[in-house]
Amino acid sequence: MDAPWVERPQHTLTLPSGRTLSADGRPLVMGILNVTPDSFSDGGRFLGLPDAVEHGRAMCADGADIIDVGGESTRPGSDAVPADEELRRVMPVIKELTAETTVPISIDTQKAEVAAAALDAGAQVINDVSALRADPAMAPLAARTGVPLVLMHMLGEPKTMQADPTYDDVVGEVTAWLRERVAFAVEAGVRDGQIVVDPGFGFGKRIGHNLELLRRLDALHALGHMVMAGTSRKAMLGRILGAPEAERLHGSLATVACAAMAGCHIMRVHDVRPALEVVKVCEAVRRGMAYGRA
Ligand code: 7PJ
Repeated sequence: MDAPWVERPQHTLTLPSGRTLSADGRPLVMGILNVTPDSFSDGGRFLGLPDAVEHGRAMCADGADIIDVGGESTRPGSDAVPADEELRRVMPVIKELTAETTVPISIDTQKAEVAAAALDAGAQVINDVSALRADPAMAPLAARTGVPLVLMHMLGEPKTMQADPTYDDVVGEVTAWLRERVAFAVEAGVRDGQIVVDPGFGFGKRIGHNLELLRRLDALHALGHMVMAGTSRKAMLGRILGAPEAERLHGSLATVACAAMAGCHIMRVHDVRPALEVVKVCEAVRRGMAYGRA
């Protein structure tokens, strides 16, 4: 068995505001904000505009380090959303939140047009689940703007990714794939230090693949970048617990603790406050006696 606590390598992202983001003190918590125009669509997994802004505010108040705003479902089997529709969903929320708060906003999109508009409106991070594969204009945009960029692993695309995902060595293959995507980004002019890598839990993976990636998440540190993990409420928890999405909070928190032990830098979660408590306690345990003698 490997050592239970892995050092978290020190990395610093620089935001357009000039502020920096580092996980040197504790892992960062990114709050998920999914937006659609209809609050009842998709079983309440997404929020309509007023609810979305309110939920974003609440996550800021709960101490989120970043808010990740997305207007396109990437869940298994989902269809792509046209750019104008995606813009109609996310832009009002981004405008409202950037006007009200200093918490950096990340735009979860595969489209350069959407990312560009979001950045113009004050978003400061690009989270591209296609890792620059979906839109040839995304890499130049990331290079030109210089914003932090999340590159996530996905086998295939959302429509087909869960068809029959197979790997000989899931950790090795995901790591090698991300290494190639990082090289592509750097070749396009993205600054190496602004890249975050993410194994893409649930994106073209069976339950065992996801669990193995979490168990050995520390392997991704070899890439030399911040590591992000998005396990919140995902299907692997449903399988383990036999619970619907609404009842996966505690399971999600267990994965946050596992990721914290692996030295993960950014936790992408629905439930900000409990996740923040978990990372704070994990960090205190990591430090042990150095945390305090009182
Ligand atoms: C992820 C994401 C993830 C990153 C989604 C969901 C599905 N972006 N966007 N990592 N998942 N970087 O939240 O359940 O795991 S959408």
